Amino acid sequence: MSRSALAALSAALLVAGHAQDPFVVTHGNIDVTQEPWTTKYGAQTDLGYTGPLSFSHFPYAKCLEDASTPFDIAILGFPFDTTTSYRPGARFGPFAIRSGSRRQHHNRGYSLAWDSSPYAHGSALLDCGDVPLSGYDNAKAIDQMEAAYDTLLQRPVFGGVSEQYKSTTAAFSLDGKEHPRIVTLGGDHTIVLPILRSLNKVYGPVSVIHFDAHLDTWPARGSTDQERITHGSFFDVAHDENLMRNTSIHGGIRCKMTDFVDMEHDEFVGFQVISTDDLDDYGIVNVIKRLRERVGDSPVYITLDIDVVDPALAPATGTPETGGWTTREVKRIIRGLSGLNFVGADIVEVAPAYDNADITGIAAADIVHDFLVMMQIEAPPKPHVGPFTKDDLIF
Ligand SMILES: [Mn+2]
Repeated sequence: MSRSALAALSAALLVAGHAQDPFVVTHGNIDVTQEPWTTKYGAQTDLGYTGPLSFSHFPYAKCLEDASTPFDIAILGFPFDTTTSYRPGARFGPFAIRSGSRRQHHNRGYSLAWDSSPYAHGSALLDCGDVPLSGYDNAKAIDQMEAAYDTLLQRPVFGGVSEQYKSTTAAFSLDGKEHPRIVTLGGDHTIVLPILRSLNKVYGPVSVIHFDAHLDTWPARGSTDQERITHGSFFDVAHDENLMRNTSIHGGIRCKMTDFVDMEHDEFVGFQVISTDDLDDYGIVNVIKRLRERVGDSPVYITLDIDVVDPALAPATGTPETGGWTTREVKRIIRGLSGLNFVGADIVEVAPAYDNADITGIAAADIVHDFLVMMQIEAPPKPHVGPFTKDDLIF
């Protein structure tokens, strides 16, 4: 193996926090280092459009059955879409988001907006694959999601691959121990209910920052238990179960409602509302300020429904609402939330059958990339200066 191939390989190992060598140098009588490819070109590196499908080319493990690769932050797919009210298809969301992430990788993770990268803060990152959920029995699928989340949440953290790693969750967990953080790829929005049930066992009730065009706090109604739990009512059920603090907050709301009575019930469930248009009326800095003030020092779970983004920019979703935020605005708000006490995150409702040119999957993968930096840094990044001065700032 060439020196540069070895360097690339050790960099990949450092990022992954992997203990084992993934590069099979010899097998039986074969010495790979003497073969034509390796002699001439070194490692079999994955390109931006090649390789097995893991999020951003992270190392991949079926973590539920294989605990051999420790991690600090895991990616986990919940392919589930049988509680949707309009267009189904989000069971293909984890696939679409991973596919949209193919141009993201460890030696191309820095961006000017962050002045940082998900790989610069020492967490061992691992794609834990998808949970095999029942496509026929919602009660079973919801229980499977909770069991899977419980399993990974109770795994010991790796504890960082470099000195940049900082322990974060031990200060909030009921047992005083550090727990891994999971970024879940949905799935329709109901997946948040089993996640909140699981987080409640480790942290008690959490504040929720919820980006969505819809409230998702509508009263749980129906003649059967399963009919009560939908992607529009799961927060009402979570409130009934005392899984959330009444310091939760929505961003990006613009859906049609029954009447103002829906807003009153939303407040009862524990939320404040920042509407889509508030961004124009009050500005992005004030939106960020109010989101931060609302959740304060409490443990925070962040859930982002891709339909918060305008359907022109993210068409692949089940219940699109026109007149939404741009992807750029959402990304900037996410940067402004850095330093809060995040215990987990998700992105939901990506349904790639309705996509054009993979635009939604790429946007969702980019937002997950942002989540991974947001969860690891202590404060929002300062704006890029370039040719400007502080006096040029418009807010
Ligand atoms: Mn939603």
